This record gives sequence, structure tokens and C-alpha cells, in this order.
Amino acid sequence: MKLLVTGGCGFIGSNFILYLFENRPEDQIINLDSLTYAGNLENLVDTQSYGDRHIFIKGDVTDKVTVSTIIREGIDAVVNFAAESHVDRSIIDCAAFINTNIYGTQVLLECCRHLGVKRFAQVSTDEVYGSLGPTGLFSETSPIAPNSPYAASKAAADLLVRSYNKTYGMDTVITRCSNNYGPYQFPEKLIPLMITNALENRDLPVYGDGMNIRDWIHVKDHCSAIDTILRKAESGSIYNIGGSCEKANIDIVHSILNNLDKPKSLIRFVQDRPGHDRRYAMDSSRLQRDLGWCPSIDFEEGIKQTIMWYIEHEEWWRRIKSGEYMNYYSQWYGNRLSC
Ligand code: NAD
Ligand code: TDX
Repeated sequence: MKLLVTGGCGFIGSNFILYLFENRPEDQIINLDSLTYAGNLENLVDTQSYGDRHIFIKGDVTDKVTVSTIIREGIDAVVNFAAESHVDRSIIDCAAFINTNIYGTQVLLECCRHLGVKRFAQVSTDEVYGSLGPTGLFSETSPIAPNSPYAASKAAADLLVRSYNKTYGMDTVITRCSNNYGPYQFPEKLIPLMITNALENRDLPVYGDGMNIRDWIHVKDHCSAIDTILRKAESGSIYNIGGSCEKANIDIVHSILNNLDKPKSLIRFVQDRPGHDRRYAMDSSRLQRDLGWCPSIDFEEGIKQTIMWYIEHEEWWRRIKSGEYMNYYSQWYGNRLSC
């Protein structure tokens, strides 16, 4: 297959490209990424030994000319990872989220429709469902009820994808995954932020009471699920992807500190995220039942490997944790940590 992977220089996109190299030797990959603050060509160093099966194009998914030029060269399927992905940044200013996550998806859909791309896979999130109480799981039929501007932009994109399937008969699939962790995750997200701050003996800012719950999945399991859905799912289908691994944030932070042999005194409970979803938990039994996928990486093992990866890739994250990152950090955490 010849695939257009968008956002392939980000956390999950780069892991997905590596997954394809290792598991789909016949695939050709065009990677379209505009290299925002979160995009990093260094994420693809592990793919260099795979030669010319990967072509990188620096460009924006909102640019119709670039997207249609690439698709005209002959693309079998698009996998759309490109997005603004951080909830906290969407609370500061969501304009870029609307542009990339909604308008960018519309540009991709429109080009695929006119140029006859066989399949469009939208990489979405559990956050489109909103928040759960103490019990229950999100299924694919749970109501869409996003609470953050980020989640609203992803939900809007999902609905656009659905509409292209219903209105134009386009072959689309939507994947909705829970929280990922693993190598190359940008250190603004909970797990890499806590690991790298702990390594620097900095405060670990935990929002609210630390009892918000997320359902964690290793990025490699997310990639294998997307690959399965891309190749096997029926047109128009939606699949939840989860790790069946619910953890309170404070337990994640304790586990990181224990693994690093760092003191709990680094923890700082700070002002909560506005609109903070209390609990996410995914029912991914449809994916297991229909397509035979289930996660394979145990959290305790996965988190140890991830911590080791950040210890061994200090240059990678130290380069990121400078410049623009520090401006964002002081804008978001400055008041929280000074109280
Ligand atoms: P990320 O922020 O690490 O990477 C996003 C990538 O998209 C970056 O390389 C960036 O340069 C690129 N990009 C942004 N705007 C672009 C544009 N206009 N044109 C082209 N490229 C652009 O994000 P991630 O964590 O890898 O998430 C990837 C996708 O998976 C997103 O769609 C996200 O909503 C979804 N998702 C993420 C998680 C998670 O836990 N991280 C869970 C479920 C779903
Ligand atoms: O400094 C922090 N302190 C803290 O307590 C940060 C950054 C986060 N948190 C909490 C908020 C959440 O309850 O940790 C939890 C996880 O936060 P994030 O890593 O920001 O992830 P989340 O908001 O759950 O969203 C993630 O999962 C779904 C991804 O960022 C999204 O892209 C994905 O769609």
C-alpha cells in the first residue's frame, strides 16, 4: 500500500511509521508534517535504516495545493494523525486547534473525495465522549460530549468524517484511543513531563486532587490497532481502542518516582485544569470481537521501558525543554507553581 501519513513527525505518527517499517515491508509512506512545536524529525532516526520507503514532505494539511499534489502521485489510503493535541494549550488559545483539527481534516477529506483515495482513517480520541462517573465504560455508541476545546475540535472532525461517508459514500474509518505513553512523547503530556521533571529534580505539578483517572495504552499497541483497523475494518466503522488499564494520575506519579528512586516531596498539587474530565475508560471489545486485536504491553513493564527511554534520550528532551517550551511552561504553570 502507498500511504499518506499526516503528522508523522509527532509522537504517535512517528511510532506508527516505525511500526509500518517493521511489520509492513511492502508499504510506501509519504509523511506530511508541518513541523509545529510538537513535530520533530529526530523522532524518525530509528527509521533511517529502512531507506527510501519513507518520503518526508514539510507541509500543512490545511494547504489544498500541497495535499492534492501528493495525492495525485497515487495514494491508496490516508492516515490522519496531524493535530494540535494538548488540552492545556487548547485552553490558552484554541485557534490553531480549529484550523488544523477541523479545517485540516476537511481539506484532506475533500482532496481524497475528488482524487479517489480508497480509504481515509481518522485518528481520534476517547476525549470526544467527555467524562465518566466512577463506573461504566465508553462504547462506540456513547454520546459525543466533548468538554475541552481540543476535544470539541476532534469531535467536530469525527463528525465531518462521518458526513463524508454518509453523503459521498467515501470509505472512512475512525479510531478513538485512550491515553498513550511511550518513546518520543512530547514532554508537555503527563508521563513524559513527570519523568523529565523528576530527572531534573523539579516540582511535579499534579492538577486538583490527583484522582482523575485515565486508561493508559502503550503507543505500540495503539499503532497495531490502527494498522488492523486500516486494513480490515468495514467502511464507515468506528472503533474504540483502550488498554483496559485505569490509573489515577497520582498513582502514575508515584510509580514514576518509585522507579526513579526520587522523593514524593517533588509532588506539588496545583490549581486544577478548567473543565478537567474526571475519568476515561474504554470498552474496546468491539475491536477484539470483530478484528481480533487486543493490547499486548503490560503497563508496569511499559512504564519501566519508557522511563529508561527518557533516561537514555536526555539530549532529545533537553533540546525540547528550552525556547518555546519554557515560554509555554511559565505561562501555564507559573502561577500554579508559585502559589
Ligand atoms: P503530537 O502533538 O505529538 O503530534 C502532532 C503532529 O502533527 C506533529 O508532528 C505536528 O508537527 C503535526 N501537525 C500539527 N499541525 C499540523 C498541520 N497543520 N499540518 C501538518 N502537520 C501538522 O500528537 P500525538 O500525541 O502524536 O497525537 C497524534 C494524533 O493522535 C492526534 O490526532 C491526537 O488527537 C490523537 N490521539 C492522541 C492520543 C495521545 O494520548 N497522545 C490519544 C488518542 C488520540
Ligand atoms: O501537568 C500536568 N498535571 C496533571 O495533573 C499535566 C500535563 C496533566 N495532568 C493530568 C491531566 C489529566 O488528568 O494528567 C492527566 C493526563 O493529562 P495529559 O497528558 O495532558 O492527557 P489528557 O488531557 O488526558 O489527553 C491525552 O489523551 C487523549 C492527550 O494529550 C490527547 O491528545 C489525547 O487525545
